[in-house]
Amino acid sequence: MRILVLGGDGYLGWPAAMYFSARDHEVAVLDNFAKRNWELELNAQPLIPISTLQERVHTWKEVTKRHISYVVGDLCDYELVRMVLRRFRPEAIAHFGEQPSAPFSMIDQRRSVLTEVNNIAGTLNILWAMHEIVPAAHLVKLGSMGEYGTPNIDIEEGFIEIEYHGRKGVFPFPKQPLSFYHLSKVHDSHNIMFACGVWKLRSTDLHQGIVYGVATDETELDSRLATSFHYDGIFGTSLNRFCVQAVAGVPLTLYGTGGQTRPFLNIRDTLRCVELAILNPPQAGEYRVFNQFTQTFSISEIAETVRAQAQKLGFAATIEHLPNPRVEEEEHHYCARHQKLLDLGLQPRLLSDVLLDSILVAIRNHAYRIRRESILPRVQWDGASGEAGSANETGQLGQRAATDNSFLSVGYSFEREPAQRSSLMGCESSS
Ligand code: USQ
Repeated sequence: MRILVLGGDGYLGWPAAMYFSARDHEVAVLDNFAKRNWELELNAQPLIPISTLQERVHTWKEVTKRHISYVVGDLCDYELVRMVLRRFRPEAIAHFGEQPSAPFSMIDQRRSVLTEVNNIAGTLNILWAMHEIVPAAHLVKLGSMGEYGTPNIDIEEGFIEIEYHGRKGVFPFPKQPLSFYHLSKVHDSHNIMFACGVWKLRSTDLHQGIVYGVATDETELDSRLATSFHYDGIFGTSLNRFCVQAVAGVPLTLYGTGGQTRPFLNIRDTLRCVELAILNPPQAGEYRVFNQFTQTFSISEIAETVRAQAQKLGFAATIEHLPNPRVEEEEHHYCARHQKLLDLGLQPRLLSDVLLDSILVAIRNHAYRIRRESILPRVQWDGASGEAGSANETGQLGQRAATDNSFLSVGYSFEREPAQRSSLMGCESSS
């Protein structure tokens, strides 16, 4: 099958491109390196050194004799999107090409607008171009379990039947997301569902949980094929961050009580889920939602599990409760259905001691690259970004961070003049 991977230079996109190529699909990747630019701007480098996309594709060819095509370009550039669809004529489009971080979207007005414009306009461009050029193609979109929020009722898989004043109907499950990033996914979901309805496109909206893990079968073939693994307070997510913190000997950063319950899945299961969606496409005009996760845990359970396993490996891991930089329920009901991918054959890789060990060991091999100053949260949901992690608020860790001015800055040094600031900030215009 011809599969176009959007955002094919990222944490999940690059492993997905290799995964499909390894299984004899014809693969093309589109990416504009926006994520690499944001990492540079925010001084948030991945743990494991990553090659350029060109080097990755070259290495993939050298190691497997397989070819991955690539285009460097922006999904917000409609002519480029049209050109890529015309030339490659994908049968399936795996769409990872969005700004992927909730904290990033909450830094300030500029980043929240950037997140929503980039994500929503990019996806809308794909829908228009599919309608015009490849209307039979299948859009597999990476959405988020975070679109639902944490409602006080069980979460259905995309849709809920409601009876009201004696009449019944099936509706998209109510969405109460917890960040502007998650809101961008909600808006995407509505746009995609609408486009499927009016243009008879077909799409699977994967409402994905928190992905963890460093490696896949393909990234392990050669160190130059490694993926972009983050542990910093902006692009890193909880389980991955806790593993790095345990190896670094830094207390695990539990926000608030840690009673927040979230859905999780391993990076290898992510790839299998996208594959299952692609191999079992919906009908023309069908918009479907798969809840893509394998287990739920409270964040304190996750921290406790990582701490215990890290201690078995000899790391002196401890846990520290930080004041929660986010606005979210810390004790709540959480029960979400996730049956459809299991019905298609997903065999989950559950979070086991062995799996955690392999993650911790992989991190230990790169421990020399851990920058402890980028570990603390530095984005507050109340709009006071740059303040989270100050000495008064976060105790031991915060005191260390508060002495480091570069840690507190978000995108520019506070010493700069406004004119210099704006020229620095302009570097994102190509995203
Ligand atoms: N948390 C901590 N300590 C940390 C980091 C996070 O306690 O050091 C807590 C947060 O407060 C939150 C929970 O862990 O309650 C999850 O945070 P996260 O950073 O692991 O994940 P989040 O930013 O909410 O979003 C991530 C992915 C997103 C995906 C989503 C699924 O970035 O792409 O869609 O997880 S879901 O969790 O269902 O929203």
